[in-house]
Amino acid sequence: MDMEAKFRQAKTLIDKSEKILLIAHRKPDGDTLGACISFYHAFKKEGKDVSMACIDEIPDRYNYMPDVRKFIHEFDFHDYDLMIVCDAGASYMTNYHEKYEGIFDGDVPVINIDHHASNDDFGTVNIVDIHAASTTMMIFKFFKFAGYDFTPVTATALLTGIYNDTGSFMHQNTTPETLKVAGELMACGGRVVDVSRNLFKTTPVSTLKLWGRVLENLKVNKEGVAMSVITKKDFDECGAEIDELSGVVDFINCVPKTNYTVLLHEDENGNVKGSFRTRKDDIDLEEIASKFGGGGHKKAAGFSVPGKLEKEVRWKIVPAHDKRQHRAVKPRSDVGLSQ
Ligand SMILES: [Mn+2]
Repeated sequence: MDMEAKFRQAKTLIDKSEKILLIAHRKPDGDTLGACISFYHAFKKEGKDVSMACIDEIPDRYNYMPDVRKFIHEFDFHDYDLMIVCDAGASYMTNYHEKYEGIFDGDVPVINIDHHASNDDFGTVNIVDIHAASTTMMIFKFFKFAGYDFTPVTATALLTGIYNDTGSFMHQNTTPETLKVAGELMACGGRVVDVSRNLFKTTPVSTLKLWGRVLENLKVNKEGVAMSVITKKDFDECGAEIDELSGVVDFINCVPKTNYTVLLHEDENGNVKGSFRTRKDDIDLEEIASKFGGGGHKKAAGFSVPGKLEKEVRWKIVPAHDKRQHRAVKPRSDVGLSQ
C-alpha cells in the first residue's frame, strides 16, 4: 500500500477518535518526543482529548518543548479510542507490551509510525518508511496531508526529531529533502537555536569529565585503530552514568589516517561493551563486531561480552650504557579483553 493510502487510513482513525494516547519509546530521544509533542498540539487544536505516555522519565533537556512535562507513565489503554506509537522500532521498544497485556492486540486501534528497518508492523495501521531520516520527517508529510498547521511549537518539535536523527545534519541521512523541510519549519517559526542548544550544547560536568577520560585514554595502534576505554572506576570517579557515554564514540571517530575507532567500556552488570565507528567505506564493522558476538551496520557496530577490562603494561629495562641498541623499549601499554 502506498504512503498516501496509509495516511488516509490513519486520518480516518484520528478523525473518528475523541480520546487519543500518544506513546513514545523507552529511553526517549528527540525524535520520539518531537513526534508526540507535534501530534499533541495538532490534536488539541482539533478539540481532542490527548495524552502522552512514556515508560521512562523525560530528560530535562527537552523542557523547551511546551507540555513535555505532561507525559504520563501509567494508563489504562481501554480508556482510549486510539493509540499512536511514534518512532518505536518494534512493539517491545515501548516497554508497555509486557506491562499491559494485549495492548497491541487491536482492541484499541494502533497507528504505528516509524522509520526503523526492525519495525514488526504491530499496529492496526503501519506507516513505516525505512528511508525517512526521522519519524518527524514522516509526520511533517502527514501534517501536510491532513492540513494541520505548522505553528512555532509544532515546527520546533518536528525540527527536534530531524536534528536528533541526523546528528544536527551531520549523518549520512542528511539529504536535500531534510534541509528543505528544516528550512520550511524554520520559516513557520521553528526555533533551531532552542533545539541545537538543548540537544547538542548542554552537557553536565559529570559527562564532560567522563568524556575527558575517554580523550585521555585514546590511543592509535599499529593497525590504525583508534581505541579508548572507560572502566567502572572511571564512571564512579566522574560521578557519571552509563548513558552519559552516548555520542562520545562519534566524537572520537575523527582521527586522521585511522581505519576505525573502538570505545570499550564496562557496564554495571559485569559486561564489557564495545562500540565501533568508521569513516571508511571499505571497512565492514558489522563483520568485526560479529567476531565478539555483536552486530550492527557497516559503519557503526557494537558488541557486549561478560567480563571486565584489564590494563596490561609491559616494562623492559634499558641499560644506560647501551641506549642505541634498545631504541624500541619505551614502556608499552595495550588494552586487552579478559573474561
Ligand atoms: Mn527516529
